Amino acid sequence: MIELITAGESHGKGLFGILRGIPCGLKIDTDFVNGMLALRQRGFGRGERMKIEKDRINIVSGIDENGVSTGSPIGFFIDNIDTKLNATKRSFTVPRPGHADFAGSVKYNFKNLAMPSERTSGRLSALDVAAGSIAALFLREFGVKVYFAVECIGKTCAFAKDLSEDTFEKVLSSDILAMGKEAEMKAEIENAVKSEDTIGGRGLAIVRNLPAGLGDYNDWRNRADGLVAQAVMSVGTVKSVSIGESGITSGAIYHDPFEMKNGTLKRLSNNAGGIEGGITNGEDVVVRFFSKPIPTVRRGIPSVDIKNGKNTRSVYVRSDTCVVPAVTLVSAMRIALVFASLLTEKFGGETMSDIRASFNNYINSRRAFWQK
Ligand code: EPS
Repeated sequence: MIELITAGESHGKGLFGILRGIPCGLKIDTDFVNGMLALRQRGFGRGERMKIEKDRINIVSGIDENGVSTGSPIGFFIDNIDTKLNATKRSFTVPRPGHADFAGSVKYNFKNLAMPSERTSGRLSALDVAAGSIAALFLREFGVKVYFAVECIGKTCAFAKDLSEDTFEKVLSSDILAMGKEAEMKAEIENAVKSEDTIGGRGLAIVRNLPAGLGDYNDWRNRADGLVAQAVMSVGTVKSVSIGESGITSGAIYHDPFEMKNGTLKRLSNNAGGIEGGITNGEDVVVRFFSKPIPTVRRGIPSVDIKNGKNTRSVYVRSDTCVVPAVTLVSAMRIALVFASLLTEKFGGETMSDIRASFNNYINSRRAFWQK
């Protein structure tokens, strides 16, 4: 099992993570991790904080002098450069509808309603990206790749027919991680800026080449679809998660036919999105998620000053206009963590070579399902 434990606040000294369960013998390519951290910060529509921070992973434990995992917990931190705006300095009593200001302050009895946002800030997602990129490096060792793209910003959507590696390579060079219609999507963000609003949208993540058999149907807690849904739904702005197609109501059309062709078993579609019975079925795992527009709206939203009970509007604090690209990357990295964990659970072993042997043995022993 692979687990991430986090600590840190948006404007505290820094962000801290302990990634437990990465087996011994994985080369941790910090350039790859730092590249992903930079990608999280990139993006049209991001706020001023992105110009302040230069996120980089500092690994303090669990690797040897060559950057190879030792099997011990990987402890890491990411510095905060902006430590000035901590909650004691950023103080307000008017909750932003949609943020954790109200519910979090009721729960912990905070008088300063800015307190919950120190821990719920999007900044914390840098930890998910750092840990998720290590999980993605682990998955790569088994030929598993994680892809992601923004599908919609506002009402503008772009879908690529060809979801090949090339398409996703191009996504990486897009300012907003889009598969197309970049100019229209940027115009949506610009309009939101002009009208002192924020804007949401939809992201896509695909995990390719997973073996069939990860996750389990015996206990709802172990179902792969449920684990993916929780990992993505708990990303700050995400309000819905779907796996595969969710708009087809005819069973005859929805379900993905099997066909034996030239001695190889094939599926003729992938409406199930790669998971059946809570278990991966060997097809691409396809996950979509809707990110609401963020709650820090410049023109304010009707709210109440909790100190004196007067009707007023929510406060504006420095924020982003659009976080859909960042949320897309963060969700994909959370999904990488889920599947890396399921893979270690199924194939066990404390070292990469043990897991590889068990993985290869499994693939060979199940080959008869696909090949005749
Ligand atoms: C973010 C850091 C935050 C916000 C944003 C995302 O930094 P600051 O509060 O100092 O400007 O820009 O967080 C939110 C949108 C939010 O609602 O908390 C980041 O690193 O992603």
